[in-house]
Amino acid sequence: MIFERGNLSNDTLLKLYKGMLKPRLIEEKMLLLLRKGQVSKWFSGIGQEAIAVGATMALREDEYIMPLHRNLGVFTSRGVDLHKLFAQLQGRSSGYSQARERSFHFGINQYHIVGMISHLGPQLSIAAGVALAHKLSKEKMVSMAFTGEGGTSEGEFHEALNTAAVWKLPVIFIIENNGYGLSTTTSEQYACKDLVDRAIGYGMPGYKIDGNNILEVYNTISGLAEKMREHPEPVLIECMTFRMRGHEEASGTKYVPKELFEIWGKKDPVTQYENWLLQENLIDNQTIKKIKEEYSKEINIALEDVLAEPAPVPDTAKEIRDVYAPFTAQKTLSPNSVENTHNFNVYPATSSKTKKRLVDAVSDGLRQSMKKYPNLVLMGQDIAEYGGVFKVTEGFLEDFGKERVRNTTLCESAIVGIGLGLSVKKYKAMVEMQFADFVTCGFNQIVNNLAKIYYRWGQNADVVVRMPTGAGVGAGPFHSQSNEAWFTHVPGLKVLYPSSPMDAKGLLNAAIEDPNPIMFFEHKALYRSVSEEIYDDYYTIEIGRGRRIISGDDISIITYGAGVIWALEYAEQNPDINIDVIDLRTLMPWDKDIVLESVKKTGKVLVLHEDTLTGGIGGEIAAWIGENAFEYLDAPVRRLGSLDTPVPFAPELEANFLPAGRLGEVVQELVSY
Ligand SMILES: Cc1ncc(C[n+]2csc(CCOP(=O)(O)OP(=O)(O)O)c2C)c(N)n1
Repeated sequence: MIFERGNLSNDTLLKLYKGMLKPRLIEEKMLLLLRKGQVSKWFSGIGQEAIAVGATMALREDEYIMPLHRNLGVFTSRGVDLHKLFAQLQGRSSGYSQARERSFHFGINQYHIVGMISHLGPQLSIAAGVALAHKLSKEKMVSMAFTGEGGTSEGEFHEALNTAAVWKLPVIFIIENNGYGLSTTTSEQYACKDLVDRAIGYGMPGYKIDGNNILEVYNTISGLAEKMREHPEPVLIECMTFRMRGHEEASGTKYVPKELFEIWGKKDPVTQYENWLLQENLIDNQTIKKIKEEYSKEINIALEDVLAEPAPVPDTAKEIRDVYAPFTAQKTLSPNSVENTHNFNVYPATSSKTKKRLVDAVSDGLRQSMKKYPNLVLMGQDIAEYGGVFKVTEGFLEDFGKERVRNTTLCESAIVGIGLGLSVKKYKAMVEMQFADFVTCGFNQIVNNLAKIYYRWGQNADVVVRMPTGAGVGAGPFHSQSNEAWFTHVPGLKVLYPSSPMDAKGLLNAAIEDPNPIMFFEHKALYRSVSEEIYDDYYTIEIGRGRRIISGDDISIITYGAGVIWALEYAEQNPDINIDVIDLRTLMPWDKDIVLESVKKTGKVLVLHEDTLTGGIGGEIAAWIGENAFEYLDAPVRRLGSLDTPVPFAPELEANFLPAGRLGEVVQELVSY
C-alpha cells in the first residue's frame, strides 16, 4: 500500500490515524461484550474504517452525512458523545433515539448525521435532498451518502443518482465494495465490471479507489468536495475494501474462502497506516500505546456508566405523543364578516368569495402557500411548464420560478426522499404524485422514513404528498385506486381527504403549515364536477375535524370524498329520510367526537367509502363505534364500500364496482331495521 501524503500536515496525518483507531477499539470492545451477551447485534466495520473516517474527516463538520450500518467511524469522527452513543447501542433511554431504535439507525442533527432505516437505498435520496437545499440556499456545501455494493442493486440507488445528476446536486455517493452482501458475492450482485462505471450512465464523474488507504480516501474526497462546493454536481466513488467479519456477528463467515481473509488481513487499514507513520517517524510506539490507553479508558468509563443504567421505563402517553412532531396551528380571531362554518384556524381576512371548482381551490391554496412560505418547494412529474396533468400548478413556473416548481424525473421514491432531505434543512416540500396509484413506487420512503423519523430520533418530515385519487373516470385498475387506507394504518402520517373546494383549499394550506408528513387526497372525479363559492383570502381549516354537511336524525352516513356527494344526492332524492351526513375530511387523526355525536342522535350508522370494503378505514370506524357507542345503537353498524376487486375499466363494470348503486338498498335496510 502506498501512502501519498501530498501537502497534508503532520497534525492531519495523526488525526486520521486516531480517527481510525477509535472505532477499531470500540468495535473490539463490543465484540467482547457480544460474547458475554451484553450487546444484542453487531454489524462490524473492522477493516473498512478508512472509508468512514477518511470520508467524514474530508468534509466540513456542518456538511450532512447519511451513513449505514458499518459506519461507526462516521459517528466517532464527528465527535459524538460516547456515553450517548453506547446508551443508544444498548437500548437505553439516554441514547440518541430514547431506546426506540437499534444499532446505527438514528441521526443527530447537532452532528449533521441523518440516520439510516433498515432498508438499503433511501439514504441516497435524502442526501440528494440536503444537496438540493444547499443549492437552493446557495450554500457552498456538499452532502455525502454511503451504500454497500449490495445496496447498489436497489432501485433507489438508480433513482437517487439519476435525479442528482439531472439536477446537478452536490452529493458524494460512496460505494463501500466489501465483496459480500450478507452471503451474496459481487458476481451474484452485478454483472458490470466495476460499479463505478455506472457513473458514466448517469452522467456524473466516477472514481474507483483503494478503500483501505486512508490517505487515498481523504485526499480524493476532500479534493472533490472542494470542487463540488464551487461547481455543484454529484460524484460516485467506489471504495474497494473487504468485510473482515460476518454480515453481523451471529451469522459467521463460513461461505467466505479463508485465503481472502489472509490477503485482506495484510491490507488492514489501521495497521498499514500505523506502520507507515512509524516508518516515516511521524509517530512512535510509545505514543501509539498512550493513545490506545487513553481511548480504552474513555471507552471503558462510558460503557461502565451505560451498563449500569436502568432499562427504559415505558411511558405510554409519551410514546403516543412522540409519533408526531409537536405543532400548534396558527390561529386568528374570526372577523365579523366570516362565519365559522368550516372550523377555520386562520380565518380569511375578508368575506370576499369566488366560485371555484375543487381543482381550482387546490391550486389557489397551493399558490397562496407558495407566497406565504418562501421555503416551500414543489416537486412532481410535469408540474412546471406543463402545469401538472390536472393543471393544478398551471402558471406557477412563471410566478415562482424553476427552482421552486420542479419537474422531476420518473423517480417517485427519490423525490419523496429528496423531500425529506429538504426538511432536514428546514425547507417544506410538496410532492405531487401524478396519480395516487403511483405512490407504490415511493411507498418505502413514505411509510418507513417520513412516517417514523420523528418518533425514532426527533427529525420531522415536513412533506405533503398530494394524491389525485379515485375512480369514476373510466381509467382502469392503475389510475383509479383508493389507497388511503394503506396510509391510515401507518403511525406518523396524517391523512386528509377533502370533498369540497372550501375544505380542499383550507386543509391543503393547513397541511403545508403542519411540519408533519401528510398524505393529501384529491378526488379526480370531483376536481371539475364540484364547485362552490370559496373565500379568496388565505385561510386554514383545522386538521382532524369532521363536518356535518346535512343534519338529520333517522340515520347517520359517516363518509368522505366521493361518498359525501353520493350521500347528498341520495338525501336529496329521498327527502322523507332524515340523514345526518358527516364528512370526515381527515382520516388520520379522525374526528371521534362528531361521529359519537351523530351516533347518539340517530342510533343507526352507515359508514360509506369508495375504497374497497375489506380493510378500508370504514372497518376501523365501525369497530370504534361498536366499542364506544354500543348503547346508543338501534341497529348493527353497516359498512358500504367498493367490491373487493381491482378497479375495472369499462364504465358498466366500474359503476358496478363502486358502492353508489348499492347505497339505497343499505339505507333502506337500516331505516327499517
Ligand atoms: C431493502 C432491503 N433488503 C434486504 C435487506 C437485508 N440486508 C441487510 S444488509 C444486507 C446486505 C447488504 O449488503 P451491502 O449493501 O453490500 O452492504 P454490507 O452489509 O456488505 O456493508 C441485506 C441483504 C435490507 N436491509 N434492506
